[in-house]
Amino acid sequence: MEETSNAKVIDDIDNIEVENINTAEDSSVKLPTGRELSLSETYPVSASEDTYYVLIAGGTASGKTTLLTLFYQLFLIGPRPKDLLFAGSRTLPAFVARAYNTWINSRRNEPSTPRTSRDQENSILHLRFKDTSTEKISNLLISDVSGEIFEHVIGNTHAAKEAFQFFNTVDQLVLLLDGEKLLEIKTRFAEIEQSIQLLQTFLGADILPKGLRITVAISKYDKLKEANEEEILQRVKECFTDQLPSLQSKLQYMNIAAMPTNLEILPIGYGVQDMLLNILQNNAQNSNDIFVINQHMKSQVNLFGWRR
Ligand SMILES: Nc1nc2c(ncn2[C@@H]2O[C@H](COP(=O)(O)OP(=O)(O)OP(=O)(O)O)[C@@H](O)[C@H]2O)c(=O)[nH]1
Ligand SMILES: [Mg+2]
Repeated sequence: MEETSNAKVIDDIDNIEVENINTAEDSSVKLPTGRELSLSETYPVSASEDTYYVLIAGGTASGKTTLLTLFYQLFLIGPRPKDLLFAGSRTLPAFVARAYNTWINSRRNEPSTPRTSRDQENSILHLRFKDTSTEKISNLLISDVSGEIFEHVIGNTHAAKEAFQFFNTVDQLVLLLDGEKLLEIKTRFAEIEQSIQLLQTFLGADILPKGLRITVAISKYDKLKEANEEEILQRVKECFTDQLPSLQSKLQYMNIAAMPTNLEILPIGYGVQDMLLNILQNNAQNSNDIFVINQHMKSQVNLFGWRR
C-alpha cells in the first residue's frame, strides 16, 4: 500500500514537464540538469517573468529544508492552494531528492530531512506557478542554506557581508525559530536571542535591502501545540519588538508545522500554504497590511478543507 503510493508520486513527478531553459533561437538544446542553481543561473527566470526570491534563515535543524520542500509537496499531496497551479521547475530532481526523505509514505517511523550541505554558491531551488484566476505566472526562488552558515555569522558583520552578498536580490526573509527549542526552558532564551542577534548582525552589516519583508516563523509548531504552549509566539513578538524597533514595519509573525511528528495534533504542511500565498502577494508593504492578508487567507484556507 505504502509502496504503491510512493510509486504513484514518483510517476506523477516523471509526468511533470521540466521547462527547456533555452530560447528558440539557440542552435543547441541544453536540457536543465535539475540540480540547485547559482544566482547567475536564475537570471533567465527573473529577467523574463515575475520572480520572488526567498531566503529561509535559521539555526541547524530548525526545519528550513523541510519547509521549502513543502512548498513543492503542497502540489503533490494537496490540497493545493486555490487558483494556483504548479507550472514547472528547473530544479525538480533537487526537490525530489529532498522530498523523498520527508514523505510520510517512506518506511521511517519519523520523517527526517538530510542535513543541507554548505555549498552556498549553488543553493537555489526554483518553482513556477500559474494563478488561474488572473493567468499570472510567478516564479519562486528559494535558497537552501545550511544552518551552520547562519550560526557562523552571528555577531560578525564582516562574515555576514561576505556570506550574504546576494541579499540585495532577496524579496523576503523567512527566519525560523525552532519550536522544539522554544519548548525547552533551557534552550528557549538562546533560540530567541540568537535569532534577534542574526537580524542585528544583518542590520549592522547594512545588507538588508530596503523593500525586504521579514517573516518570523516558529517551526515545529506541533511540538508547542501538543504541550499547550501556543502562547510562546506572543512572547517571541514582544522580544523582537523590544530589541529590533527599527524593523517593526517589516516584520510579520506566524506558526508553521511543515512536517509534524504527530498528525493528530496538526496536518502536514500546517501554515505553509499561508506562507506561500503571502510570499506571492507583492503588495503587502507593512505589517498591518500583512495581518489583514493573513486573516483573509485563513478563511480561504478553511474553504478548502485544511484542518486548522
Ligand atoms: N516535529 C516536527 N519536526 C519537524 C518539522 N519540520 C521539520 N522537522 C524535523 O526537523 C529536522 C530538521 O529539519 P531540516 O529541514 O533538515 O532542518 P534545516 O534547518 O534544513 O537543517 P540544516 O540544513 O542542517 O541547517 C528533521 O528531522 C525534520 O523532520 C515540523 O513541522 N515538526
Ligand atoms: Mg537544511
